[in-house]
Amino acid sequence: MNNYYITTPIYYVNDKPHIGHAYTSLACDILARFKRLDGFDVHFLTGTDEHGQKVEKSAQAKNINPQEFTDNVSQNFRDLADLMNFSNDDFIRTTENRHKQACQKLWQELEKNGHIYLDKYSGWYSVRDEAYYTESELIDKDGKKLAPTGAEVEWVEEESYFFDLSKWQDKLLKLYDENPDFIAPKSRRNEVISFVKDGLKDLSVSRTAFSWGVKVPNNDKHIMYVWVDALTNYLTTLGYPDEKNKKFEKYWGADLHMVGKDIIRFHAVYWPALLMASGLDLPKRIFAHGWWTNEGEKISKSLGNVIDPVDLVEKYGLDQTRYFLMREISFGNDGDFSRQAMISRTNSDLANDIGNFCQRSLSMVFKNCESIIPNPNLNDGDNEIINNAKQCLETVRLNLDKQEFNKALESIWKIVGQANKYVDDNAPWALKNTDLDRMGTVLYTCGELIRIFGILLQPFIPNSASKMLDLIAIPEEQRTFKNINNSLQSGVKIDKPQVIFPRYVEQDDG
Ligand code: ME8
Repeated sequence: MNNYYITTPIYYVNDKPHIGHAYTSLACDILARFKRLDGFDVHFLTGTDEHGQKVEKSAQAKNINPQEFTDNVSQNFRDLADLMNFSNDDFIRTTENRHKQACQKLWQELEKNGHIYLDKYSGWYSVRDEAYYTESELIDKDGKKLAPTGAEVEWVEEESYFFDLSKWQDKLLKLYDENPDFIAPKSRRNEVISFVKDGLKDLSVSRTAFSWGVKVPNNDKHIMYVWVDALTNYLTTLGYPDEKNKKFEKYWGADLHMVGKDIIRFHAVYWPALLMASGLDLPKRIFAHGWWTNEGEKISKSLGNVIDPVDLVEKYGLDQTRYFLMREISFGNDGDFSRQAMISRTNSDLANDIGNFCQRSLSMVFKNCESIIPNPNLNDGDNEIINNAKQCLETVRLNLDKQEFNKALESIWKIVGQANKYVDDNAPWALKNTDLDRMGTVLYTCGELIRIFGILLQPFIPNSASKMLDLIAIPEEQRTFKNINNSLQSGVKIDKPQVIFPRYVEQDDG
């Protein structure tokens, strides 16, 4: 069996989850579900990143200990996964023992291989970004030095362990060159290559200024740099350091690390260098998606325009939210959340295009065929549209292998459009009085299309897709992709069709 291992970033626990977190994990959920339906053995990982000075400071500000603080906030991300119907196989917390062991083992390997040394660090550090910056990277705002992200920086001078990142420049460039799909999309790949070509400095990988982190083996004055700690989570879930265990053998190196564009450097430069230095295999691909804005404005707490996924789901519905996020923008680009666009996708794509198609054709089966799926006598036109729909799976597969979620949905909706035209052209309501056999065939064809759409849509809108398949009584075990080439069974009784995609009606609250 083929294996597929996919990860989200692990999220900082300094805040409650917002649309950006939901977005990254949703993309991964769709790929994980798609691969499972396509016969792969999947491991889908998400979790929380709980160490670092920022967390220590936030806990202090609340007058509670950091563990209690992280216990509370981490739960919000688990709740988000439940709310959004994410199908992750593990949820990792970096404060877990299994993770500390993994980090320390990775450190020991790096040390054993001669890639870590003790020295002094002096430079600019941003607590908010958990990142070091060079003088030339800083920006000047009203006479104050800030990180390129706008975060405050402080001058740090302390004893520190270093990872010899500078030695990995050529190997990294070779890796990118030999594996053109290692970093996607292309714009990010170019960005990373030019960053590495500019030369790499050794990386400070420990801190002594605070204590909320994983201790460096044999020198507990130091704790590990939060990014070394965080990246290692991708190994921890597989039972590392026990490399002989089944999970590790089966799933490492990861098929895809999905990240936002803000953290591509950590994943596409530091992480492969750390892995090469410790003698471990590399992930196969890193995809960096874009960022959401809200009605054209950058999302930020200070602007008070953070979009809470809980509100979206409550207001528009779960699958409506899932559909919108994946359909609205080309994955990899930045995108704008607008209320109008959300409503339009909900009403036009879901309620009208696919919802009405299901509703009007199955209502006719219910009313005019004694609720029994009719026996068809398919002509070339009927077969053509059914085959187009079946072939759509291959298109969607190719799209998703490139993380082109919006294109995958477009491909499906193209056939949904054809399906609506098919009903209009064949007008089964008129055939009711003239040709009952032909009416039965047309309605059968519609049922068959609902079956195919339902199967194809399961990764994207799992609840609604399964309701679609329930409407035509498709047994659970006939819903995987290999069943797409079967045919809808005639003679099966269906229940009265229920509305699956309700219209969004404007509330008075505007
Ligand atoms: O960076 N639009 O965690 P984090 C889209 N702990 N996506 C967004 C977004 C927006 N406006 N804002 C955030 C960290 N994201 C580290 C990761 S991994 C070993 C450690 C998403 O809580 C995006 O995926 O800051 C980004 O990469 C992630 O949230 C950052 O989450």
